[in-house]
Parts: sequence; structure tokens; C-alpha cells
Amino acid sequence: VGEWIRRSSASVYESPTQMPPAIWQVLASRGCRSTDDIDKLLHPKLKDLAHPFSLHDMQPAVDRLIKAFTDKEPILIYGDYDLDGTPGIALLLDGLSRLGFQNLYSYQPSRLKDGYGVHAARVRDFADKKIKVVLTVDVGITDVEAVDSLNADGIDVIITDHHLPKETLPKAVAIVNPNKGTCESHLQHLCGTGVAFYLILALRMEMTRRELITKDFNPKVLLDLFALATITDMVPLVRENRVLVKHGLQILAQTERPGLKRLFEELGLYRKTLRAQDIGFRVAPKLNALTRLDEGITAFQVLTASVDQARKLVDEALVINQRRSELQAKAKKIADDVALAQKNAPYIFVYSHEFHPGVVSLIANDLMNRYSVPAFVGAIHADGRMVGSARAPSKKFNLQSILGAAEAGLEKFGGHQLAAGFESHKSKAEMLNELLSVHFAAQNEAPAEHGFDSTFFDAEVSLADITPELMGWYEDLGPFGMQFEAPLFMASDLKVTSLKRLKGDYLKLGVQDGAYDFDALWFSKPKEFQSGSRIDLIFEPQWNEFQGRRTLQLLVHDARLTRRVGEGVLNATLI
Ligand SMILES: [Mn+2]
Repeated sequence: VGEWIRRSSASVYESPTQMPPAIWQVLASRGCRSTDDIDKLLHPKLKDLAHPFSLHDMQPAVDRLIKAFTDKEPILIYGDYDLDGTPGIALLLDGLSRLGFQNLYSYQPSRLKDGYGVHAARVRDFADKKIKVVLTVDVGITDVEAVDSLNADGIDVIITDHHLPKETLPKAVAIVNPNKGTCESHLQHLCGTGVAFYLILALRMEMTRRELITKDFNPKVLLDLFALATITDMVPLVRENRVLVKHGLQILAQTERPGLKRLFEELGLYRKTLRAQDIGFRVAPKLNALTRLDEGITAFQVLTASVDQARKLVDEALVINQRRSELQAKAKKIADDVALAQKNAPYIFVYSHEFHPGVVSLIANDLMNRYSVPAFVGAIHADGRMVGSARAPSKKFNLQSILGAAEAGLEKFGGHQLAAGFESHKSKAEMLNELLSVHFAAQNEAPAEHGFDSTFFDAEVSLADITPELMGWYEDLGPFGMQFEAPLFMASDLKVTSLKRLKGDYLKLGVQDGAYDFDALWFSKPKEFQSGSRIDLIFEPQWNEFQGRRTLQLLVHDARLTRRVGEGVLNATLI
């Protein structure tokens, strides 16, 4: 059982301006001390952004593109297939066109057929276009051989990326990548589309300086794509990302891109106040389904659709998403049966012929969330090959070393600490399971590291504090995401007035604090509370819209029985 810890003892600082005390506790716990700090957090300004030329190699990148512009050379934009590369290509096409570039082409590899990376052969498919420059987005930093091969064909490569390099960098004309090691821009948090956006900013500045622009444009029109990519690529929502996503969400809500507009209309999000979560949980899965299933329509087509194409494309995209959701439900059912049998194991490993390879990562993620253990999920192809995905719930684990320890049961693996992919074969499945089991058994004897299971909260409140006025302030604190999570409140000694189990083992609690009543939803394994129990909650306040009525409710992150010392309730800050 983890501890509850307040992020900082904020109350030692006094609020410099008038605001609800709970909001000030949040702001102080996130580092605000002065009016200026508060203003920067609540109303971030575009003029405070880092200078685009602070990115290393920006000048040679811009110079080469301007040469292509004046010589009317054909450019191929090559982007990754995910929801960072895809908006990245759309952003570069849009930005370059607005600057007057012509002869623009684009390509993104197929996830299932080509795989990740720059493939020189795919660039050669464009031979008849006489491509002179390849401009990458969200990919390329490790493609040393592909770049050599393109150079040999007389093609210059400009790499824009944000992934980590290997020992050798490709021989590109320019490598714009805040994470390449020699870049002092402090823009490491940008995603691939973010780097592409900075390239357009820099290019526009330089072309303005050289008087090459006939019709200028405001780069803000590209921020819808920036926001979409930055939120879905799970990069930290701090500094530039926070500023640009905050503005980008407003642009996105009234996007003029026909495909996106149509999709947002279908989802009831068009012209609404958008939160980052709306993009992460409602929009991104629909677009990601297209890449996962690879059934003819791409997210890129949706992002760049014309008015005439938009309706049909989005309708078809939603049908594919429906199919994804059915495949996922079917796989979840199979996985649940296996997982239940492995209930007390330190990890879950499931594989099946009936899993679609496009949904294994979703199943792994779901198992990990519900059982709080690392999950390994494999889809078996007709030829016996296993393509799998692994997810781990906390930094207590490292999938790189876990998969490394089980290497003999694998064909290959790669990825990050908490999310990885692997390939194996049906014939090796038992061995893989055995190796995982040996590894976890050895780990279990090691003492658990402290602090991983703690739940942090930002402010202590009473239910009387949860008002529409507070919610106005709360929503202004957004966007929330990686490294700037939604602020959490803690309320103690609440009386449980009702308990209702919902579908999928969720719990809806009625809680009361004096005259104040709220519904509290808990999407987790319910604990044994009863009507009349006194409990403490860590929660996020939110609006619930139902049949045209808006009410405030609590989204529970953690709950426990109130601890008592003698007659008095133990003050949470002293625990
Ligand atoms: Mn990316």
C-alpha cells in the first residue's frame, strides 16, 4: 500500500494575487512564487518562445531549402507513420506551400509492410520526380546507411527528428534534432512535429530577411497539427510545448482542415473548449486505428483531405475504428481468461492466433493498467511468427533489461523502459515464458524500491471548495499531460452515502462532507468500502455532462479508509 504525499508544503508561501486557496496550493506546488510566474503559467505567450535558430544546424537546413526554393528543386518529405510523423508531414507540406514552395512530394512507410525508418528504396520509387532533397520528420537520426545511399544518388538529406542518435550520425546536409547531443537549444521536449514547426519558423524568418516571400502567413495556423502531435506523442507538456499546445488547442477546436474538422464534428468536439485529454482519449485512437489496421485509409489522408473527400474518408475511418474496437474487444476477452489464471503472477504473458498484430499494444496496456504488473502480449501469424508488445506499469521495471534477460526466447526486441516491442516464434513461446518467470522470480527477492507506489496530490480541500468558480480556475491551469499532470486534490473524512458497482468493475460512490454531496467515480479495483464508511479521497474534479445538465463530480485516483488517532482524524500532512 503506497503512501499519500503532498507535492510541496505550498502554504508557506502567500498567494500574490486573489484566487481560491486550493488553486494557489496547486500553483505553488508547481513552482509558482510571484505574479509573473502565475501569469506565465496561466497565460503563456508566444513571444516567450525559444528562438528557432537556437536549434543546432538550423542555418544549413534553411539555406539548403532556400536553394531548393529558388532553383525549383523537387523535395520529398519523408515522415514516420505514427501520429507524430503524420501531422509532421502535413505541417511541412502546409508550411512550405504557404511560403511559396512548389514540387513537394511526401512519403511515409507502412507500419506493417516497410517498418520504421528511412528506406532508400522507397525514395527511389519517386525517381521520375527527380527528387533533389529529402526532408525527414520524426525519423532519420539512426538511418546512416539510407542517407549514404541517397547521397550516392545525388540526393541531399535534411534530417529533422527528436529521437536519440546511435554512435554515428548520418551524413546529412543538416541534422536538426534537439536530442542529438550537440544541440544547446533546450528544446529537447519537442516532438518530431515540434521540430518541423521550428524549421518552418526559421525558414520564414530567413526568407523574410532575404525578401523571398510574396504572401506572408501567420505560423499559428499550423498549431493545430503541433498540438495533435505533441499530445499524442506523449512528450512532456512543459515550456514551449505547454505554450504552443495551449494556443494549439484553440486553433484545433476550429480547424479549417476539412478532414480534421469533419472528424471533430462527428465526435462532438468541433468549436468546443478542448482539453488535452479530449485529443489523447477521443481523437488519437480514431486516427491510430488507421495505422494499426492498415486497411487502405491513412491518418495522413484524413489530415490533408479536401472538402470533397472529407466526409467519405472520415466515415470510412470511423468504420475502421469500429473494426479496431471489435478486434480489441475480442482479444481482450481471450487475454482476460489467461490473465485471470495468472492472477497472482508478477507478470502476464498472453499470446494467440486470434490477436490482430495491430491491437497487441492496446491489450498489453490494458492488462498492465488493470493488474499493475508488466504485460507481454503476442499475436501469432499463420507462419508461426509472433509479433508482440510489452508494457510496464512503473519505473520499478525496465523492459529493456527484462527482454534482454529473456533474449534466448526472442528473435528481436526494442523500445523503451516502459513500452517495448518484440518478435519471437510460436515454437519459442514456452521458453520465453520460462525465461520471464525465472527473471521475475529473481527480481522478487530484491527489496522493492521506496516511493514508486506513492500517490502524490497538490492540495488539501474540503468538498465545500469544489465549486464552478474553482473549476474555471482549474481548467485554466491546463493543458495537462506528461510532466504536467492534472492537479490532484485530497479530501479527508468523507462519509460514504451510497455505493454502486458499474460495468467493468468500476465504482460510483456518493460522498458527503457536511452539507456537500458529490458523486465520485473510481475506475480501479474497488476496495471494500460500505455505506457509512469514512474515507479519504485523492481526486480530480471534473464536469459531468448528462442530458444537457452539467454537474461537478470527482474522478477518484486513490481512496482509503480514514485513519483515526483517538477521537481526532489524523491530519494528512502529518502522515
Ligand atoms: Mn515522435
